[in-house]
Amino acid sequence: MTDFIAKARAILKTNDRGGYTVPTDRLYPFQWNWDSAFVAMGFAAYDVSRAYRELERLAEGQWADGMIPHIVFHAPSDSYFPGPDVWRTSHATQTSGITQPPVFGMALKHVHDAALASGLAEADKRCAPLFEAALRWHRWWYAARDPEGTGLVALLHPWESGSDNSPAWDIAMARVPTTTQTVVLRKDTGHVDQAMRPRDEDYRRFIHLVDIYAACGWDPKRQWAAAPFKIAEVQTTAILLKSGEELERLADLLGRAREADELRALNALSRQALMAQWRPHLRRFVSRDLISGQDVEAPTQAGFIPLLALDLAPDLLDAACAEMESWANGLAVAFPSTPRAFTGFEAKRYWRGPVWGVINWLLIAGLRRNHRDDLAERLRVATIQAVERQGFAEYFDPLTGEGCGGLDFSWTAAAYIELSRNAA
Ligand code: 2M8
Repeated sequence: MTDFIAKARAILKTNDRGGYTVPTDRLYPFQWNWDSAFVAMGFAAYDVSRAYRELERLAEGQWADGMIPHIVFHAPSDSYFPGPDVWRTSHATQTSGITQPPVFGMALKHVHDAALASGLAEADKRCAPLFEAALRWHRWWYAARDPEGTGLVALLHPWESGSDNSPAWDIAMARVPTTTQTVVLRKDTGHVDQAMRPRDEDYRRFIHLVDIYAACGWDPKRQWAAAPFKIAEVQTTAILLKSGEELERLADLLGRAREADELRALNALSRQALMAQWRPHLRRFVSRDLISGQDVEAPTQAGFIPLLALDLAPDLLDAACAEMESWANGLAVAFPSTPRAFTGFEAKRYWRGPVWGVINWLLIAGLRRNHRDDLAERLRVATIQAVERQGFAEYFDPLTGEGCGGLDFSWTAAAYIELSRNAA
């Protein structure tokens, strides 16, 4: 084992709070949804039982309607805002009221494959209830977030994207008022430099949306009707589709023929809808703002995440890869969450430019699926080197390579573990 792998494992151990892993100490003191899915895949490399456990603890937060929330507040902490008192939800284990990208299905298949390969006797027994949880969550996505059956699922809050202050939300969020009923008492800027974080104005809008949905009693239908922010989003749909494909395979493995058929139909619908979001003149996929009816044209990494779940025709693939190359050229480290030529680019401000290990992980998987191993390998090596030079930072400045945000970050550790064992 190299020193870096040992360090990555030590970070996951330090961030363990009893079968679940916090993203990092103090800044994020609870269980986050997609962070834990990536972490579970990291654990799968050396401790499959612990990997299942991560997903089991996340599933404890699942609501009766099937949603798996973006935060599960297993134990109290006063170092994060907004806490449970702001969310005002009613699940037995305290949770937030919104969701996050559904990496869970991908993670479950990954963990289960590792469990079978290692001969874990209880593999099917551990997998079955988690498959059930994932299936219920996918049904929730299609029912609650695509009530018209378009195949694209919508987000009602930027936090649901995981790319909180992405330039992709600028136009839609400008319509959301900055007034709040809840007092905004930020804690994040007490842990890291405020120049790396979303702005105060962003937070007021984030909390305005929370207030609206809390007033709807977190009922999906009422929220859908009241939402001033509603984006049919390509990154989330691509992740849902990729997870849907993996769940389809798991259903076959577990002998669940009816569920496999159900997933096949949902996947086919999303595959077609996602494909229709390709824009040749932009050489990438775009989301749709359901309030204005407009395409979301701001350039972000989300435009390439559909490679994860689609097999692109050669001309589209050439165009997408050429666009990706043009964003990556000349940077200290790629892949940027926003290209530096764009006016909204900020090298250190969170999701407005920086490089994220888990995004690279998804892009690498998408490029490999589409047989672009060269570009995939360059991104893989860039990610590994960024960590080896700067440590397991939350994210990296694409212009300088500097590690930014929180330190000893769980998903960066998981990405390192996965990408360092997984050369093309
Ligand atoms: C960031 O988001 C949280 C809200 O969910 C925050 O800023 O308070 C994002 O980077 C998100 O993608 C991530 O899951 C979370 C924990 O790492 O932090």
